[in-house]
Amino acid sequence: MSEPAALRAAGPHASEGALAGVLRILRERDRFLVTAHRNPEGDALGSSLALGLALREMGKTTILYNADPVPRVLKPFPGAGEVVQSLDGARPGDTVIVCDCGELERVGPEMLSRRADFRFVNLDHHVSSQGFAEVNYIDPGACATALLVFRVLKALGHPISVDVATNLLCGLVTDTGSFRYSNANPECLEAAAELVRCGARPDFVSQKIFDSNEEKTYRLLARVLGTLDITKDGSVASVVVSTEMFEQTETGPEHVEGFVNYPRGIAGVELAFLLRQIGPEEWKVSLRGQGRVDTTLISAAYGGGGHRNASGCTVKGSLEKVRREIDERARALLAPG
Ligand SMILES: [Mn+2]
Repeated sequence: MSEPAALRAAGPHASEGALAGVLRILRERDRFLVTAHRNPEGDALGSSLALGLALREMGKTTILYNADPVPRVLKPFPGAGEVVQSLDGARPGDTVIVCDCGELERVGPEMLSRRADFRFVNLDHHVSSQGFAEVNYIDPGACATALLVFRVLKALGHPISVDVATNLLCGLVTDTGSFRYSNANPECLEAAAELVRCGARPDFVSQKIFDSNEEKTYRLLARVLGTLDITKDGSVASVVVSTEMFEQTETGPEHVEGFVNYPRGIAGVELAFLLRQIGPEEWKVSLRGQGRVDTTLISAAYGGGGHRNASGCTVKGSLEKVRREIDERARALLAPG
């Protein structure tokens, strides 16, 4: 239990040992709290709801918790209405299962302040996972944490209900970009097929996640697309969201989700970024790559981080200065040799 998470996750045997540990705990214990990182998206919420509902089906007392309220588009998913924002119902000694999050800090301050009360299990697929728990089932080769929950339920021989299947499919669809990314491997697609066989409806999942936008989101998008800028060589593209645009359209940061994919989707663009204003001269930068460059080489220069193809940071300065700086850093990374 003292070896670093990276070692434990390194080989299939290590990861099988962790899976066995998870199974033992789920079989032996009776009181659970299932959670994920705060500001949950489809995999964080889908994997934790699926596991929580399955534990309840097994007759276990299970609290569904997230530090933040369930986002509007995820509210129609089974069990979403039962997620509480308080740990009041949890008792000392309860087992807390943290999904899709490798650091306890990201679960939120209330969990952190009560960490001595609970025993922890961690299910995660992030390379950066810290291995903070009693058992850490971490597999960076898994397309989604929902796939880890799927493996756990299969190994337990627990029949997958329609509600559990729907939440698991939500996780798979979210983290693979609707099975479009390189992580949509055979195991992921086979799991998706089985979930549909269990009653999950792909049309329900995609309609709720992708086709439930508010009209004002499009009013904001129209303004944001007006700021599109592409470098002369066509390799770097960016868009800007200002606080003024938020005011004009009565929107907020939650409506910007996915906007960076517009510059990213232009033919020839290898690196895209979105600048979101958070102060008079302060910008939150979301970087997206197409595989050739490591975007964290830019975000880390400003104290940020993330994944190779998706990372972020905060940068101070005028819009013109920040945009030019990131353009230049990106083009330097893309330069041959
Ligand atoms: Mn995930």
